[in-house]
Amino acid sequence: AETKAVAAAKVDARADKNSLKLDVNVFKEKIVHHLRCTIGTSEKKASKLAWWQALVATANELIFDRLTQTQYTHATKDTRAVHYLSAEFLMGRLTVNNLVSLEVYNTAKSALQELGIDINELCEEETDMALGNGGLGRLAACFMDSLATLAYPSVGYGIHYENGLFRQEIREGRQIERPDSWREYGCPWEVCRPESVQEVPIGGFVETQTAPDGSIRKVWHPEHMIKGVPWDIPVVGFRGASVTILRLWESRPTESFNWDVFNAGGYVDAQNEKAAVETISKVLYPNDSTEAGKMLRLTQQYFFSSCSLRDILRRYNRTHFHDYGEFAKKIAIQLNDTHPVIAIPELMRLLVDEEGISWDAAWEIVTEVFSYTNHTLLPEALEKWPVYIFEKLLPRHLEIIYEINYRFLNEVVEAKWSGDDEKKRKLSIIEEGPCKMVRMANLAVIASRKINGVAEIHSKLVRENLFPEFSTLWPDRFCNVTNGVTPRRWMLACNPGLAELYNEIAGKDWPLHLDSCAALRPYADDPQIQKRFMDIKFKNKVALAAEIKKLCGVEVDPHAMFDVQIKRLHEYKRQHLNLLYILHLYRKLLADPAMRIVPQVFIFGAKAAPAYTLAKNIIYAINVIGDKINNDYRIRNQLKVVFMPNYRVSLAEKIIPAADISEQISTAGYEASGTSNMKFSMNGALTLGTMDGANIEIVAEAGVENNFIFGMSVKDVQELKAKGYNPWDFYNSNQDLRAVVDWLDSDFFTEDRQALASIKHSLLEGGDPYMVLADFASYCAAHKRAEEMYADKARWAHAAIMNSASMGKFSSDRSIEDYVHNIWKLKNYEIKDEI
Ligand code: 4GP
Repeated sequence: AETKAVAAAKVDARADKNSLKLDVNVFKEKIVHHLRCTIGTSEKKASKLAWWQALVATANELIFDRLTQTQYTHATKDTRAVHYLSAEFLMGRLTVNNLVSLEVYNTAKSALQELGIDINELCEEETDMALGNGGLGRLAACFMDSLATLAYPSVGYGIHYENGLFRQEIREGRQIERPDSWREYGCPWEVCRPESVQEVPIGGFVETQTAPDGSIRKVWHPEHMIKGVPWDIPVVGFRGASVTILRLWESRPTESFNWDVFNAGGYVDAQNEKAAVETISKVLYPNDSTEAGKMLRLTQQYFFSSCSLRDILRRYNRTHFHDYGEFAKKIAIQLNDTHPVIAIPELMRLLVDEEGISWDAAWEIVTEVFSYTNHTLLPEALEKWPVYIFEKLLPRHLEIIYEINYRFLNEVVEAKWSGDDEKKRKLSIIEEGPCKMVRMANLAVIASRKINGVAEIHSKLVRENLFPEFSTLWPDRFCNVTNGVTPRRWMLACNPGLAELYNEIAGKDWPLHLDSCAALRPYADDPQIQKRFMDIKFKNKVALAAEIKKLCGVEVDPHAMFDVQIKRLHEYKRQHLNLLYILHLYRKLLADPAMRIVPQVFIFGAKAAPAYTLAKNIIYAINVIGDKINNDYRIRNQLKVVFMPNYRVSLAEKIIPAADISEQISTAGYEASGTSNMKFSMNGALTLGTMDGANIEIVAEAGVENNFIFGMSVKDVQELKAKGYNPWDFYNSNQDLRAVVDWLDSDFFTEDRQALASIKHSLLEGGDPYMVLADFASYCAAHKRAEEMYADKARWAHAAIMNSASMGKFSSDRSIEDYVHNIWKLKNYEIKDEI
């Protein structure tokens, strides 16, 4: 029974929490209290960083209390939960989001104001948590936000990278990669959980033991043990609905591992081994959609998958005492791309070798709990690992994979396509050849209950082109979940002006029910609302113009049309198509000095994988061409081109609310979904895009007439490919195109002619693999339509409003509900203040 003192303390704590939320004075006192007693400095001495840390400590009082309540509810109700395994979580900054979700942003802002501090400046102190490359990692972050908001029992599992995605500097137009030490001075949001440390074996050999009864047992004698230390980052649901956990594993040497060598006098060796183990969670591979081909990458994947599974088993066994009968009822595991697919043989191993369950029973469990999301069709992104690497690192897992494969080929494939060796060769987990490979995607499909793509068209291509035989075998396993993004971060927090308009028109619950924003649609032609909407946009553009001035030193006019392409740099995303159009406009302006066009600012942000030379050359080209254009007085500022360095979540939050045009111009069939396309539309930008990924669904909602669709469809692309695509045909038959492509191979823009010429080369001799030239004319025509519409203010405002007000479908809450109903089968729980 609770003592009176404990009960009284609880009442006090609750009153405390409420006043912290509502009372500016209390909030102010708390910040100062934390500044002094948590951070250990005074108001006079404190740096901005210290003030920010004190602000975080204040917010954490509310967050950790809510976390405790959430975990208590889930534990006492023995809930079914989803475990989202992802090698990437691109969280960005947490401060504004957490304050908004806790509904204390305004209180905090006023409290800081009274202390003479601007909250925006403080929030700039936070380094982005950039533990991801791009779309897939940011999607995982949006999903965490929705899971917490919808109060579904869930845990995100990933890697506690010491260095996130590199920081990009631009020097003389070129990308330079710098380490991103996001937690150099600690990260006040995270907590270390030593009580949940795991130890993971690796390397060594497998011994086959025969028992007296003739049965065979496999015993793995690993070479090393790696310690996995969990760091928890609380994820705050909107209005504190629940607080869930993102658990990230840091690798450390185990004590014994170090100590033996150390004792034997091998001080240096001990240090080396320590460094080797710590390397596992040292860096995020800066690759998007390409295989790193490194042993370390597989080690990373195995390390975090194994730690996560052990953590899941530990939690399950707290109440189920190694009775696995309920396991598949309580546990769902989502594999975010192929990166965590090694979890499949690892769970088999844990169940069979360590828990003593029969193969068949274990396989039944495994095939019930796992599901797999595919994020790209690019063949180079479907991970394959050489068998020899498995032999070295994960010999027991390799045996298990062989066994899974043997049973699959001889039972399932044989039953369906008897005697068809070609089918077996194609569907096998093992790819034969000079270097035998393990195909992780095949393993994922064979073991998963559900396999989903991330937009309608992509899911169709996953079934028809990527896994046609598998989808014949198991049609019910394949499904679609169209991506979504969290409106809390991508509207409410980053675009307060627009949020206020929706508060008035749709009521304050729109961030929870994005469909309700449709209430704005009837006003799309109302001159007053149009003015209000476009004033909000203008204000955002003024702010972005100031940021551009600060980061790029370029003056831009906020009245100009802001045309934005921000995403990873990849040939299939076709930043160079955009660039060819810019050259085309520039050329026309030079040819006719009297010409007047709609003033335009082309804004780029992109990181290129460090080894992707052509992508880096495209960045260089954007910069040198931009430099030339921006300083060419002849074109009278009608055209500006800026490349904003170090593109990341926090920069996207500044750019997106200010965009007029959202460039979504991938070759049809290559962009699985896209998610920035959704963010732009929500914030009132018009899409200039191909019928690819989620663009198709976006324009279906917002109206094709309110966007600018161009280029080949997926079918057109397939047909042209089948017929034989020859870029020279387009080059030779379009004068404008030829002129701009040739311009790249000149010294007009730079002395380093080679870098720009390499782009021309890839478009012609290189065969133009992403059909840039084929879509050029159509792109130009679409851009022209956009310029004409921009000149008609009322028409533009109408389209901008229709886009913003029609994005209900693209809330990540809807995506999560789809996962919940079609895949995870979860229930959510109201979190009450119970303890
Ligand atoms: C990305 C896809 O390229 C993008 O279209 C999609 O929206 C996103 O995943 C989320 O589903 N893929 C990756 C990757 O980030 O590394 O393959």
